[in-house]
Amino acid sequence: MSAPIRVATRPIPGQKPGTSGLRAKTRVFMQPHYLENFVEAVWAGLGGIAGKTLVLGGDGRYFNDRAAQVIMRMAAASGASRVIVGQNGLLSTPAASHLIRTRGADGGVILSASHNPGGKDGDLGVKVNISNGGPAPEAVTARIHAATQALEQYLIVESQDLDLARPGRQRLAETVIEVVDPVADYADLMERLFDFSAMRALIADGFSLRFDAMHAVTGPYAIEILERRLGAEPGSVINAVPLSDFGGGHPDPNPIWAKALHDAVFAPQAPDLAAASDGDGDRNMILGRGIYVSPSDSLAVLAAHAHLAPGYAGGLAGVARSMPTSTAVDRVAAARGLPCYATPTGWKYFGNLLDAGRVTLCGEESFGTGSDHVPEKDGLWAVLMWLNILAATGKSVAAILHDHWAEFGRTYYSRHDYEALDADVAQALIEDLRSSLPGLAGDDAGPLRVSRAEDFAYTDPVDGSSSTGQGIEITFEGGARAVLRLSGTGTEGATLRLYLERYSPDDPSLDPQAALTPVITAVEALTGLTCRTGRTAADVIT
Ligand code: VG1
Ligand code: CO
Repeated sequence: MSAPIRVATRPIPGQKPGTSGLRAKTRVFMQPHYLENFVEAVWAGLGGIAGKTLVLGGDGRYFNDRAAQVIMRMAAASGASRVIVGQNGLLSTPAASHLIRTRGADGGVILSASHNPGGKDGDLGVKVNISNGGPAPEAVTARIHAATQALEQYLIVESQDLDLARPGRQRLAETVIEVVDPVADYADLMERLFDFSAMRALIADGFSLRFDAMHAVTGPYAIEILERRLGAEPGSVINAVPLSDFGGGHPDPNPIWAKALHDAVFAPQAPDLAAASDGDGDRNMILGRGIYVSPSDSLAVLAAHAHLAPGYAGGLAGVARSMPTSTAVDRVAAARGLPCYATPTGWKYFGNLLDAGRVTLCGEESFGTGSDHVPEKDGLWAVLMWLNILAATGKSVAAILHDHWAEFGRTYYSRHDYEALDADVAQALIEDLRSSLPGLAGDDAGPLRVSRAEDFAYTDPVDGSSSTGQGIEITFEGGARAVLRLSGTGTEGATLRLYLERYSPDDPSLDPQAALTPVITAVEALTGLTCRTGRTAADVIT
């Protein structure tokens, strides 16, 4: 067996993990040493890999297979005792998280740039998880970044490619490589959380379902769970085969990138429930016949109904949302007497709250919802939770949502993304707004008046760690709110995200964009966004 080879290298600038792992153009990852450097730094960030067990998988995008071979050779060279890898190098993010926990692994690496497009000219990413199964928290990503800046060498063994098509054990140097079915354990977990017999009965009764896997990783999971175990018609799962370029699409489950699915629910013969997931299977979009469910509303609805699913029959310990996510869930929490937390953007901030048993459900406005079943957001889980609620109540998606608004009022919400901006322009806009914050309260902004303006900072209530500069939050008199922050997942220029919210206790009938016009006007007055960016409209509105 070949001995580890020491390869001399030098630090590569910019290897700083963002909101969810390190992301870069695929071609950048393919440059000599780029992936290897980062992986060696990951070992350092995890406190070494010698004698440890690693879970490894990815969303099937271009270079996933090559990168997996490299990572296994590097894990073997540094003395990992075992690498548990999904068959063909595939694992959805929630399935990887579950596997880390059930197998008592010390960490995981997921090859995915999530919702970013794939292919040779697309993006690749490396997500790093820790032994609790969740994304590496800031302290670990900071250690990884520091290690990338001081790297002089990495270790790798030479070997033939391992055969990842065949489940079972192989050896690489002293390391056991265990290839596992990526779907089975995850599907079993879902069966334990939800009432499969009620959902099966609903479907047998003619309830129709369409799930768009967007040619990303959830295809095999959705076929197994929705078609095989729940009896949905064959063909209910569309775009089910993972492709290395996602069929040329953006595997981003929203009305823009999953337009055909979105349009289908407003057409004749619409399915009763339609849903989509992203590249690595941790996001979800929920649609019903004739209706789109905004992710923030989805979180609120799930919080109000979760007790109907067997896994949550005991009720919720509490709920959490990312700060830019709408306050719809806060109203449910207040009505039910549940603790409610607002965290910075990114699932890593929910980890401690989940581990400490302070919250059961979490969600983000970016089509992410999850629970304490794994410390990751989970696309298919959200679909099953909705299906379980529909089966338990006998209501349609539209009825659930309208009843929710009647009970709690409607929190109109939208996110406007300005993509590929000049990074300096975007940064300057945020910095100028940030420096104006101290005097802003009481000022008029277009048709609204500012009541509070702050640069969001978060202190984790469990370990006391703090994070600053997590988005600018401006609240207006009457309760409307705008949040501005720069994306931490893009690979080109800067993406400015503008989050808009306005609550109406008694009129749920407005068009969201129309309802939010005063907030948009107020933001324009405060930032001069149109003039500064040269953009008259957002690139993506969700
Ligand atoms: C985006 C979303 C954020 C999400 C993150 C990772 O981050 O806004 O809510 O947690 O993507 O999602 P940003 O920094 O671009 O706004 V995914 O599905 O990677 O794991
Ligand atoms: Co994702």
